[in-house]
Amino acid sequence: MFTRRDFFKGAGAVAVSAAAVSRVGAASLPEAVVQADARTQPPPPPPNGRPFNPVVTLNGWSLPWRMNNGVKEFHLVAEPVVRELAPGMKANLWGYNGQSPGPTIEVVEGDRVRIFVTNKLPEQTSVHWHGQRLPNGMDGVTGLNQPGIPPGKTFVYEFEARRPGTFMYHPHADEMVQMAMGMMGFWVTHPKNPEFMKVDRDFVFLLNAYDIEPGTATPKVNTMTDFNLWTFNSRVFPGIDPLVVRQNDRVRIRVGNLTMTNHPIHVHGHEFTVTGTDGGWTPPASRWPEVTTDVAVGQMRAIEFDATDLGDWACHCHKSHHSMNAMGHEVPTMIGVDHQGVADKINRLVPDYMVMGDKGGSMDGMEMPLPDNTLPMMTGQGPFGGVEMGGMFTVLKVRKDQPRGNYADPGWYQHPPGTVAYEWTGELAEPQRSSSAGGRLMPAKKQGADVHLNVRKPAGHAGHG
Ligand SMILES: [Cu+2]
Repeated sequence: MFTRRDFFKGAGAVAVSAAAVSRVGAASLPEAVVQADARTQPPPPPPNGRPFNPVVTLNGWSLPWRMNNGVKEFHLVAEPVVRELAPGMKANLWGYNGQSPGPTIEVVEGDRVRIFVTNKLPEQTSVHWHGQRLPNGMDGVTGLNQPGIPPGKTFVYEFEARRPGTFMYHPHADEMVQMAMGMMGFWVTHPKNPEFMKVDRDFVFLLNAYDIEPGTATPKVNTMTDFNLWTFNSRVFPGIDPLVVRQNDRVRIRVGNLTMTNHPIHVHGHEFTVTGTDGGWTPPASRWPEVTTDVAVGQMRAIEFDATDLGDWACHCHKSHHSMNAMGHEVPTMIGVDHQGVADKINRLVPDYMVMGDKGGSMDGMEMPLPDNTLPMMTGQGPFGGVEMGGMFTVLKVRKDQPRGNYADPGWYQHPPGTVAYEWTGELAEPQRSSSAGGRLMPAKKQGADVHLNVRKPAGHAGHG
């Protein structure tokens, strides 16, 4: 991850500086800036226009603009892209300006905004500016508000960013396919007064999901609910950068959901309040403390907290199958099944056969051969061993000495002596156990024989809702 200073030095695959945009100020179309690096790019402060405190897009970047007679001009290019989901797996997606999701667009309340959208996809597209107040003909619904943008053509959207807040953009043309392929982006309209609800760190990311068969690279676009890769900004753990903050920073995290199911986003170690939704800032009297907030389909949530407590705190979706990767799906439950006899027989035929999961699913220390271009279902090495996570999972790193405005990864937290869970080595007393078979309110008439069930998770299990 880069610091802002690194950014100005031009580190990274493409030096995306605002100066590069102003050089083509005389051209009729703003330059389409492309970013190929999947690391988090802290944005430079705004070079012109109204001042604002920029957001940090997790594993993403913000799109530079040019000022043209007082109008903020952006150029989005809808195109096929290759996105690294995590080291070891790349996906053929559709996105904008070299990445999926597209770059974050940052403007200020009251800005006149003009967005050129060039379509380099093999089919028509459009852009819907989710949540914005704008003229009806700029709302981007193909057929309803505008004709689709044909392949090879450029359309122009223009409106005033009337309402400050948190927004998204995505196509409203062949939506199921184009969003399953990764076409989406974040939009933040900053308040005119930069002191309004000012925070020290303002992170943004989209929740998205893909169905990519292990060993392949292109999402299945007709999948309705049974996705196998659950991502923050088209990245899965351990490919998601940490949220790095300085102790006592006021932290905002803005999350938008463009998957087909809801995601309870959970932060460890701190309580937060929901300070913003799709509809704007929540009135302060309406806020209550939470440690998990559900972000439903098509919704956005801004959460805020003071990062008071030092450490490496998990931040993840609380649906446990959303914090694992592709290889973990459609595996039968084997807990309690003694299949050693079967394994011995199979071993005579298949010498490398491995018994899995009879003591639970732990994959720690077990390296299985994988097809090319996929990821183990649970992975990531922490300071104490395997983290056994995947998917929608990252780490909030709170540090005392993290410099202001610096997002460089400080490494693992050094726990003060005596503050880590430890093994009990003394005597163990026999635990008290209840002998009751159940409640006494409505006792069963007759006790039947013990029934043993072999539970198997059905293949192609329906519904992640
Ligand atoms: Cu989830």
